[in-house]
Amino acid sequence: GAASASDLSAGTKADYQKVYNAIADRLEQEGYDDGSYGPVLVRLAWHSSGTYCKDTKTGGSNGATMRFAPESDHGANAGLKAARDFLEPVKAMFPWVTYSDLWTLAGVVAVQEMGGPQIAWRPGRSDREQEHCAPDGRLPDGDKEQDHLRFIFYRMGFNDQEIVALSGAHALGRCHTDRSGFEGPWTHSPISFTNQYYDLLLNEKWNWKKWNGPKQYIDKNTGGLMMLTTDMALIKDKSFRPWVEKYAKDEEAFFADFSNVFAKLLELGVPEENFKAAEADHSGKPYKLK
Ligand code: CCH
Repeated sequence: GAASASDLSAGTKADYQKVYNAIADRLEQEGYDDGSYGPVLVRLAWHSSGTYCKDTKTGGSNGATMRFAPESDHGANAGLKAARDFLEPVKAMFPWVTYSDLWTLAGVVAVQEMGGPQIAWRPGRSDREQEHCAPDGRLPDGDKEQDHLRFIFYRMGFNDQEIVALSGAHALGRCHTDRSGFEGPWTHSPISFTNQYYDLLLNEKWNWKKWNGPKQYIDKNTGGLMMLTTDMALIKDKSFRPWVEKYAKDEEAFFADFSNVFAKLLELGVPEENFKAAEADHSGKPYKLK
């Protein structure tokens, strides 16, 4: 049977598969961006998890505190209301799902339904109130270099290889001038999960975009694609670059590594006992939903 809020231990794989299906069924919507809410849902999952600090054990996906100001108003989160609003009808259908499980599960649905790898996912996050909002400044700025990427991602507990693997999510979606100020997609197929981002980084010629907006790159060939300063840092840095080269050549390796690191991202800040308690068999084993 369906889990209820008062009985978190009753969540079976079948219950969460129903939530998965409800998200998957609504993902494609003509008239929204490139025709899918997938990319912005991946970004919501990432921004709700990437606030984690391993030293203070604050932030992370256990709380969905982006529902509240000030976190909802942080500059990095501009535009994510579209993703949160998109998920409200799903929350209404399954009121027993916490927002923090729903947002992370939506990221998994989006990656998988757009052709990416299977992501192991576990329920068990609990929502927290406004006073637990993450402080501003924990998410990366696009106009910075590799030292900033390391400062931000090492704080979450990731290494250089994991930083490069996570960045491949920029195969998806686009920048919006009314959200981040930047403009355009990274790849030619922004609603397909591929390793194209790495190939383009290495093999396109990138020039500064000439405009009044924030500093970003555009491709010389078509002028229709973009890279941020942080994206270009991945090929400038001698420790990051070999991973870009590997993932550009080997999509299977990228998919395998992305699957692991994205699952890890979505669990930042969640106590292990939460996962065990939330599953009907108390095993703490991930569900592979599809
Ligand atoms: Fe990102 N990202 N991201 N990103 N991101 C933006 C959009 C997406 C940075 C900056 C931006 C990750 C890492 C970084 C997605 C997933 C991930 C935008 C445009 C900026 C700016 C926002 C807008 O205008 O709508 C920076 C800097 C970093 C540094 O590492 C990681 C990690 C992930 C996921 C694993 C996705 C998906 C999008 C597209 C969203 C959309 O609405 O299309």
